[in-house]
Formats: sequence, structure tokens, C-alpha cells
Amino acid sequence: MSAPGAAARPDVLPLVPAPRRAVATPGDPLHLGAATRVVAAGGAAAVGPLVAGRLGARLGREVPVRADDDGRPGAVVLRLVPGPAADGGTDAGGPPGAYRVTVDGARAVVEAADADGLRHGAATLDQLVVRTPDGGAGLRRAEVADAPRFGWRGLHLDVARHFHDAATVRAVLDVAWSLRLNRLHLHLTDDQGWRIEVPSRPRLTEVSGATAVDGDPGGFFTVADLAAIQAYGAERGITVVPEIDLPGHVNAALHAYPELTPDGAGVPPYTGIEVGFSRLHADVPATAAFVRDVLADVAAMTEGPYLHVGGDEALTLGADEYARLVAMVAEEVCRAGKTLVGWQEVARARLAPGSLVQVWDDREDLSAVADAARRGARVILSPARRTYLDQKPHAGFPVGLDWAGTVELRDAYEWEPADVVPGLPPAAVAGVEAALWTETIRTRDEVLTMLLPRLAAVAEVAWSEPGRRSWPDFAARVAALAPTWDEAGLPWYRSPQVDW
Ligand code: TNX
Repeated sequence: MSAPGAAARPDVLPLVPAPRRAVATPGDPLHLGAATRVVAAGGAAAVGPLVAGRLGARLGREVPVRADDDGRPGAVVLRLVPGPAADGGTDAGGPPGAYRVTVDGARAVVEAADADGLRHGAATLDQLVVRTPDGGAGLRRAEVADAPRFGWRGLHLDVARHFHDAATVRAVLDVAWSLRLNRLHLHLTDDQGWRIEVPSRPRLTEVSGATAVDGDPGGFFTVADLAAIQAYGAERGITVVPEIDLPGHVNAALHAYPELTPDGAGVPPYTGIEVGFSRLHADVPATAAFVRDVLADVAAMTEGPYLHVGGDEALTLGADEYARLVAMVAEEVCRAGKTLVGWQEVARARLAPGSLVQVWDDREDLSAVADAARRGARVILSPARRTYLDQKPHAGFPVGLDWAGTVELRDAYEWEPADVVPGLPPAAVAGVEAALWTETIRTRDEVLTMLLPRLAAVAEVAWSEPGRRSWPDFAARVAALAPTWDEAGLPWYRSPQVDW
């Protein structure tokens, strides 16, 4: 099982995404064993359990967390330090999350100016764990100074077409953390199912929680489930962004609440995978109250500042009615005190400054997105040809779609976010997000196989400066990292583009 790639390539530090600066320093790895403990005080204490839990899992033994540093060897020290020194002099001046990691023969030290920086440093530390010839484990000696390029480094997961449960979501959050991502966008509603309990509208999940593509089993998250997922994400520096897809992709809602249809007769459940047919109706009296109730409830259960409202592929709606409905939705998001996120189609409507527009189909004319950015919107790049990890990596792949073509590892790697939208001011780029739609993805193992290794490529595009990125270098690092996926029991796709 464990092809010892990391050990076989002692010259390659298996750090993905590529840090700003990383050097392997000479000497044997820092031994991990009985003396290993995490030292974390003050604001750093919040990150102690994450580091101890992860080191403990790698070691197969409990790793304690202490507030005091007695100076003995074997400590893994987490420390909040003020100011730009935290990133080791890279003085990034960019989004938060910079950190520095130093491992020598006596101890490992992670320093950052904020807790998220410590969490990213912890992910880097985790990638420095190496099996030693005596069968034990150690931390490679290294000096890393690092900071992210973009503030939005996301992964989207569709739990609507097929439901994926909290255990799978936790596994996905672990992977996202390890690649220093900081957003998990959950696509909670679509034509085929409704996956989030809405207390004011119980039939959404009572009725449409049960349906899924092909008549497969449904499922949904309760308010408590979502809270637990958000807490698990927060521990890893990941903000959950819930999506309620409106005004299209609403068959599950129309099925649960027939009064949302013009004749009040409702619609049958939908288990196919064609898109674009369903819609809300601006002039149906029940619509405004539905939008208000759902968005207010979901906003109230959302820890983070963002609410994704979909907006995509409402193909049966005329431009005017689409704009009226998006305005209705945007008003509720604003009333709830959240920042609106929507797919690229919402750029045609009037948006509050600071709203986020997510680009997905770059075959379309994107001038409305550039215009929205000039009016104060920011842009998340998810071009399907690069970041849609539901697309097959090659033609014969057993699961996945291929409407955007195939997305091999190198396709996911070799692209520049600032070049996707013609005329987009560079400062308007908020970041990058990979997307995993699940029309054909039913199991945890299929989810993970679609994510790995391609999510590592998208994560590097989101984190690392263009000057730090090169395909051969990435290919060597990702090959050195893959054994840790085997060790963690994570299935992954052996892309023929890499010498594993
Ligand atoms: C397009 S991306 C969609 C989704 C599908 C996906 C499949 C977007 C905003 N809409 O409804 O699931 O393609 O790849």
C-alpha cells in the first residue's frame, strides 16, 4: 500500500501548495515519540487540539497539549506573533493566513500573526511528517515562510444531486485543510433534493429530503448537523458557505410547496440530471414569503458571513423576471446581514458592492462579470475546464460528466486566474474555487477519487504566486505527497501525467 514516495525522494519536500519559501535543512528528522507534545498558549491554544489530533493520528498515540514550554526537546510549539515577521520576512501584505514553520533537531515551531496562519502552518507541518527507517516517524528539518496569494480558496461540494453525509463532509474538510483551503461551499438544494432543514418550511426536507438522482437514497442535514459541520470546519480554518439555489434549480422546493407554482398544483419529484427547466415565479404570491423565510432561516444558522444564492441556469425565465427575482433574493441576503455569493449569471442583476460573483462557464460572454466588478463586485474563479472536478479526468473514466471536456491533473494546474475574465481588474479577483457536482458521484470513495490529486492542483493555483508554480515541480511534490493519502486511507486517481 505505502509506496514510500516521500522517503524515496529525500530531496523533495512534499509541500502542496508550494510555499513562498521552503528549504530542507540538513540533519535527521526530528523524532516524534513519547516526548512529543504540542505547546500552545494564549490565542494559539485554540489550534493546539488540531495539531495534537493530527500528529496523534500519524503516530498512533496520544499527543498532549501543554500551555507551558519547559524547553525540553520534542516540543511542537504554536505561537502567535504580531506583525509581518510572522511570514518570515516574505512581508506578503496580502490576505491573512501567513505563517512560518521551523523544524530543527530539537523542536518544531509554527508562528503566525493569526490563528488561520497557525492552521495553515499546521497543515505544512503535517506534510513534513516522514516515516523513519526504524519504523517510527519524524518531522523533516525545514524552514518554511509562506503566505497565500488569494483570500478565497474554496471547494464546492454538491450534496443535492446525491446526498453525502456528515462523515464524508468531515473527510472532505480534512483534505481541504491539508491543502490550505479556507472555504467549503455546500450546494444544499437543487431540482433533485433539498438537503438542509429549514425550520419555518419543514416540508422542504420532510418531502424533498428523500429524493435524489436516479431514485437513489436521499438524506439531509438538520440544523444541528450543519452546526457541527461548521464547527469542524472552523477548527480547520474553513468557513462553510451554504448555497440555496434560486430562482432556478428549484424543482425540489416546488414539489414540497405546491403554492409556489402558478396553478398551485405543484410538480412531481425530479430524478434526472438535465438542468435549467425549473423556476420560481415573481408574480406568484407565495414566492416572496418563501424566499424570505428560507433565506432568513439559513442565514440564522450560518456562522460565516456568506450566503450563496445560486442564480445559475434559470433557462425558462425571461431577463426581466430573472432580475426581479434576484433582486428579491439579494434584498433578503442584505436584510440578514450576509454577503451575497452567486454564480456568474447574477452579474446581470443589480448587486450590492462587495457581493461575490462565481464564474463557471468561461465559454460564455463574461463582460457582465467584468462590469459588475467595476461596480464593486468581487470574483471567484471556477472555470469548468480547470476546476470542475466532476468532469472526467480522461474519456474512459467510470464516473463523472464531460460537458466541459476532460479535466486532467495538468489542466487543473496550468492556468492563471487573473486571465479568465477579459477586462477584469486584477484587484477584483477574490480567489479560486474547485467544484464537485455529484450527478454521477454516489459514494465517499468516488468523492475522494474525484478530488485527489486534482484538488491539490487547484489549491496551488489559489495559494501560490505564479512565479512559484511550475508543472514539473508540482508533479514531483504531489508524487511525494501521495503516500500520505494512502496512509490516511484516502482513495485517489493515479493520473498518468505523474511518475508516482
Ligand atoms: C453546471 S455550474 C451546473 C450544475 C451542474 C454542473 C455539472 C453551474 C452553476 N451549474 O447544475 O451540476 O454543470 O457539471
